[in-house]
Amino acid sequence: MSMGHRDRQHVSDPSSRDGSEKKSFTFLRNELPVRLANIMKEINLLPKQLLCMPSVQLVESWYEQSFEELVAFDKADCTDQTVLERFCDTLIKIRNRHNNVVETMAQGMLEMKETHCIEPTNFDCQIQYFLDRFYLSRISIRMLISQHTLVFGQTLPENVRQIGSIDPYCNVLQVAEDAYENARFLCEQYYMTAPECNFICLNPHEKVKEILITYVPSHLYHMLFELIKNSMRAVVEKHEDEPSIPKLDLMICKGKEDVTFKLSDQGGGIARSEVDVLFNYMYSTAPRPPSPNSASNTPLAGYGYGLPLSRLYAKYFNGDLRLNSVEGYGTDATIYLKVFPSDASELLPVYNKTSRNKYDDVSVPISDWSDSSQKNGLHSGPAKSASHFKRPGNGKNGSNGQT
Ligand code: W6P
Repeated sequence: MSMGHRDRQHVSDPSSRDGSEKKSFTFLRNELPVRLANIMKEINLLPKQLLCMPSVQLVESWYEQSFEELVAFDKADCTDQTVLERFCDTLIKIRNRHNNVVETMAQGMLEMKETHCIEPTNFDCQIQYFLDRFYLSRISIRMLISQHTLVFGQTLPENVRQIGSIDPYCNVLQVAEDAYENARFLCEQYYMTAPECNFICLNPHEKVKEILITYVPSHLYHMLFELIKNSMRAVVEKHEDEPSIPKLDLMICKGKEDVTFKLSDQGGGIARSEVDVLFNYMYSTAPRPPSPNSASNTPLAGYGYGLPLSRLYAKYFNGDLRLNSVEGYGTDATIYLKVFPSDASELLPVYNKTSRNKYDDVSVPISDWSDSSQKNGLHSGPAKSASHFKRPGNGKNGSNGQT
């Protein structure tokens, strides 16, 4: 697993656990402003009716403020211990400032829905494209900040193996059981019942039974918790009036290239046409009910941004998250992660001419298929194909791709 193009070993290689704080400092004071600036350029390309919303303006101001605080270290002396300490404090302040970016952007979407009638343009596509890139950029920036502050700051890591937030021997079953227990607690609180879960671990290529990978346990937890909550809700709501509810199955298998998590539920499934909707930020931004104890305010309610964000966590280290449903029966949710840390280089949005063009065309795209729902071609996935992202690979393509 690697991050940062110019100095990508410093945060992930166990042998550089004592890698110098100076080196990390000089890397980050350059890299973080670059990442902030890149995404700020894209914010500014958003359709005006969204860009001018108060919440979006607020988010923009946070980015500007953080950018300024970072470039202030441009000429600072990296041999001065007080500079390094001040830098750590600044990073923590920046991370806290950006804690509520997701909620605030969602608020901005609501503000826009209230003040503008959205015309049938490819607006929805643009928003999806932007938010995927925006949140992926945010994940990457928070990762860099976490690594620096955990490795060089005062707080101790959660366990002794961990290098910052990365566990080189992450026990995936433990993380899965933890996510299940916490989802079950929420489910039982609300529904008075929760489905059991069969855990099946397969490790056919290694002598040990345990599946250990280099990963960020908190990211894995986030994804599994989200999927398990969704499965539990579907199963309980479908089988509420029956004497017993069917179990979930979580199969985890470490192959040669991928570690796969397949969560199967018998929650009735969803239509194929609904799957993309669950990953759509626009559809998922429903006004919150005014009353705190109204029906839709359950801890398991709504999909919110849980699924699209979980998929970004998976994609960030070169994995993926997919839903395969059998409508009328149940759903399989699958997470793919890379076995080899060297395959799991971070995925970053690149700001360039191609990405800029995505924001240009506000007209209704004219379909070249008789079925107008075929937006991009025969095998098109949803609007964000991987070609608009950067995989730094082995670092030979060292630039950040700004053109
Ligand atoms: C469902 C809908 C869903 C979304 C994500 C994960 C699992 C499930 N099950 O019925």
